[in-house]
Amino acid sequence: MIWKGVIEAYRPFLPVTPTTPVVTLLEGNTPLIFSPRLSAKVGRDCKVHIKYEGLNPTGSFKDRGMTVALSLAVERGARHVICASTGNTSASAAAYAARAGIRCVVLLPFGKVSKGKLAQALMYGAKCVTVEGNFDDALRLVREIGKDKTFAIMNSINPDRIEGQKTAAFEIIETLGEAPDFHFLPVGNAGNITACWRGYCEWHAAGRSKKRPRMVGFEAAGAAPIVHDAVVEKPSTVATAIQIGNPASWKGAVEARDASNGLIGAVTDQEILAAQSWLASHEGIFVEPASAASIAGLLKCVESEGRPAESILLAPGSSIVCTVTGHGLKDPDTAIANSGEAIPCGPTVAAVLKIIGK
Ligand code: AN7
Repeated sequence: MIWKGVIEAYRPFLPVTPTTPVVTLLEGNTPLIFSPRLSAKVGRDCKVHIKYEGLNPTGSFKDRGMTVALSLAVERGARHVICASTGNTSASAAAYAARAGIRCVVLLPFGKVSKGKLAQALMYGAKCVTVEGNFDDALRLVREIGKDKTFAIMNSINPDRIEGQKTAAFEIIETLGEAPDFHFLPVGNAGNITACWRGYCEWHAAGRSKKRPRMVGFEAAGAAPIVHDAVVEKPSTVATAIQIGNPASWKGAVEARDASNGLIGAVTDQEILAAQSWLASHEGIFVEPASAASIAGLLKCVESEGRPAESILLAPGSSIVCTVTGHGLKDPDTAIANSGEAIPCGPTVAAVLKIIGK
């Protein structure tokens, strides 16, 4: 079958009608890659698969929600779309707005959006505005501006976004033939954990899977409002995508955690960066720092087993999926700084051989 994007693939499960104008860049259908080295690290015959969402058209999972949100906004006659963003939502909204031929305005926390994402918003032709403060401040402004109904809000407070994002769970069930036992993912604004859980519940109810996974989300330690059950006024983490102190889908995340007997934990910046470079150098999968929170979280669960914090028992033979949400090229600056390697100069054959130790 030729892939036509998530709306055509999952139409009966999405809030579209036959007359909805479909705005798509053929998002979705991302690879679910078996990870032998991560599976070995977890041990006990567990199988770990990585859902590589960085291979969506704008390099992140946001495109799944954006195709649905933009299509419905166009159908309702929106002239402008607007969003606040730590970078990926703005990149995606800008691309889909360009595709639809409507105007896009993005509000970005000053100095906190990585270079790749900023380049995308600019190239796709969005009107970029920086906001002094953090993502939560930018989202507050968007909520105000969105009271004018000629603006359609493209953040995940728009329920159409969540509807589109649940398709990741559908794809995982289709590929594995069943839901996994555990689904690990990063948590920022908490829309994705809410959406994936909804996807699993809907297909379980429709008889397309026999089980539902335990949802295991990870926030960055410096931006962990759900873990601490309190708003974080000044969130801080190297994983700028999830530098969020007051998640819009907080309630949805808590429901997903509790209904699935899951966990929401925190990983430090050091753990995030270590997981990011480990995954790239051991599995050939390069993700942005925020995305590595799911991998860091899995490793933390393995290492801290038996101790109460960040601990969830991974039974032998478990099927584990980790979503990695965004492509590594989104944030080259952090990757280069994290690699810590000064690149030596080898002007001659002898010098090169000496440098590589041959
Ligand atoms: C790579 O773009 O919030 O918990 O404004 O870019 O569903 O918010 C991005 C979030 C994880 C967290 N990984 O997902 C934005 C934005 C990456 C992200 C998250 C984001 P949610």
